[in-house]
Amino acid sequence: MSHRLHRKSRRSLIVIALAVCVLCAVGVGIGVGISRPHKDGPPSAVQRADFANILPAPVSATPTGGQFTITSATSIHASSDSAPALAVADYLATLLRPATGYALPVASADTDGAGVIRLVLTGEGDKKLDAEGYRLDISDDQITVTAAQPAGLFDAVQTLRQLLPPQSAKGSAQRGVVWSVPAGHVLDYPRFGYRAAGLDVARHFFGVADVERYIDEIALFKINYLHLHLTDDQGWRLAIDGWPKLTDVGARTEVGGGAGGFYTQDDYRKLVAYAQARYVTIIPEIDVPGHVTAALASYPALSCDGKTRSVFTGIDTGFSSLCAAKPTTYAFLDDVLRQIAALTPGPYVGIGGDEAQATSAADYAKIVDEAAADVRAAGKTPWGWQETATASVGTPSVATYWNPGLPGAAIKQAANSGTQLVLDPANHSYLDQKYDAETALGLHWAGYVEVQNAYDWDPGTYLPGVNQDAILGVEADLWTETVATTGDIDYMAFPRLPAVAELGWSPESTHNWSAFRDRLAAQGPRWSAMGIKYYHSPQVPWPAGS
Ligand code: TNX
Repeated sequence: MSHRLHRKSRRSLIVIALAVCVLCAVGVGIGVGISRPHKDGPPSAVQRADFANILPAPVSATPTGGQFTITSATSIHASSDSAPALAVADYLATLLRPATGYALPVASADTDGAGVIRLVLTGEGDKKLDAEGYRLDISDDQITVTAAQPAGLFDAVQTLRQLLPPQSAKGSAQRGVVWSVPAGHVLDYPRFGYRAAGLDVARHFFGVADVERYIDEIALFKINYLHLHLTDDQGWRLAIDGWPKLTDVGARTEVGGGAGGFYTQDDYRKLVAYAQARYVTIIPEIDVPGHVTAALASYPALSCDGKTRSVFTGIDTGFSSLCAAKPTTYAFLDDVLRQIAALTPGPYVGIGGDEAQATSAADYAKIVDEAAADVRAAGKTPWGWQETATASVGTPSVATYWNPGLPGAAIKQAANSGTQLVLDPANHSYLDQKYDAETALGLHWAGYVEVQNAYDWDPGTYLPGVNQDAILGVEADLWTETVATTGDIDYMAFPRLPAVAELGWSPESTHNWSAFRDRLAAQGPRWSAMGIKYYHSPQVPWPAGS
């Protein structure tokens, strides 16, 4: 990884990091109560489900006193003419039935009344609630969830889950718990429309069930995109018609030499549908022109030397390249991207473009431009890493800023000429970086990323000189060179994923580290109830026993 941050840029990253820390310490730019280290140990966390602990922090939340209690008589009603509202009602009932042990019947009806949780869709007209916003009105005898669009109902359900006792997240009936929800009003909508989690299924393969598990986890924090890194030197993970060796040869291993694996197109459709039902849109990424050893091992004709090679099982990067001079390269890109676009209901298809040190600048521009054109021809917007901004891919396009060690001029210029920007700076939002020197898993080329590092930055002002309108949102990527199990995923993602999710969702005015760590602490018992073994960061006042 040494090329990733050269000595000089590594030094400047440290200088930047120190500067950021100093800025944070004096609270410049964000003007909120940034915490000092705990002198007498962490303050005790509030354990009661309460409005102050909703994570990500909502736009506004006002407790009114009193409480709604879910009992064996509670039922869930959805707007009578809306199938998506009914589906969200079913989803809520399915979440709550195991722990409560109640029937929680779901009905398609506009009726209200005592003991009813009511989901109401108001339709397009509600400007304030827009695509993902919602209102939650909780009184002693009824809960009303209102949204303009079904995604808003789904987001409201995530909030409602956090207002119930943590035992509600358990998978089996819990005795003696009063299933109360504090009464009050929540109004909520996101700061950014793009809030993504990235998962690398190439370095270590994760099957459909594992990815579905992660989709459920990211949905807890209102993350609405899952970016799947489907190909790399260590594996090609999606079957492509007409190119059978990509999976027959290219998918049979992974980092460390394990068995690897791949998704059939039916598997992939299943994942897409599972995600859609949770208002998560999958962004598939094929990484070219570098990171392609698995493809070259499958089809040697894709490389300039035409030599036979094996799929790579190490963790180096920057040594493989597609051949810009061969027509096969473009036939391959065209087939792959057309098929992937056809599997993708969402707007974005990823073309990678990072760390192509084995490709000349001219060849890089040729391949990346061609890939971007293929994606546009299929009716989608090309999504690429920040290096693609050097290839003048045109617009519409998305460029994702990941490496503070790279020169930023090209991505800033692209952003100011219509390219949309995703912020995913490795030293804040890479979930594969070690928390500290003791962390067994992970890499640390971008430095250690403790929870406060993940939280204390502002996507709106992170890249000076960039037009605010260009900022699409944030992403937190989990690279899997060292991550091999769902337990590993959980440990690295929790609690940093919620930090980045909050930066993407919550109004800037709510940004406050000490309040955030208390919100995080309140989530601990919920995660434990779900079987998530999270990193017990010493920066967070986790309740005893959680
Ligand atoms: C950089 S992020 C990479 C990945 C590695 C990751 C490890 C990016 C665009 N490239 O290939 O997995 O670092 O942290």
